[in-house]
Amino acid sequence: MARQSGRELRGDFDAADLRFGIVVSQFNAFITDRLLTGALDALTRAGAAEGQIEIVRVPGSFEIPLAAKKLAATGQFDAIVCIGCVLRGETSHYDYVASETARGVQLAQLDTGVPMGFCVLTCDTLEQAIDRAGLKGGNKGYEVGLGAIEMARLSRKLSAVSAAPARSKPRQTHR
Ligand code: INI
Repeated sequence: MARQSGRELRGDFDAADLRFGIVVSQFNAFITDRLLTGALDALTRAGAAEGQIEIVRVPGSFEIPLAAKKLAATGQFDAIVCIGCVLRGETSHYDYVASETARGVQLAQLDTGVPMGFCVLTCDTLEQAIDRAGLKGGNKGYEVGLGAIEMARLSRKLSAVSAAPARSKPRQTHR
């Protein structure tokens, strides 16, 4: 990535001193269990110990946003990973569950200021979901886990910037 002039802020991938909440839907557990394994793999490889990770299980994806928001509101977590799998059925139920889950997670992270990784698969078929839970498409849980670490680190840096006094302009000398 090209380096522009000026200060650049980004997160790194060190999870050694970070705490994570993972909210995982039990609906389509065949898929969500695999996504959970991927997310845990990402967090622990990056240095998070088991004791730094809290797993919360909810009935379905629709319930993820509330649990994620409540977890974030405890102030104990640097990032939350949201895991679910919505499979298209014969009715429009899929559309409501998928869009409200995405909207709810976005609102929850904006309301709380705690980064939330969105690992809710929305697939037409079980085969597509399997591909994204560890087969052809890799494991989206792993990818989202990495994203949660990066955003947690970036978020800490951004908080430090906003807490620090604004940098003063270099003083002009007039002769
Ligand atoms: N929940 C899912 O996580 N995935 C689905 O595919 C799904 N479908 O298809 O119905 C689903 N429904 C349950 C929903 O998330 C809620 O748990 C339920 O409506 C109760 O509030």
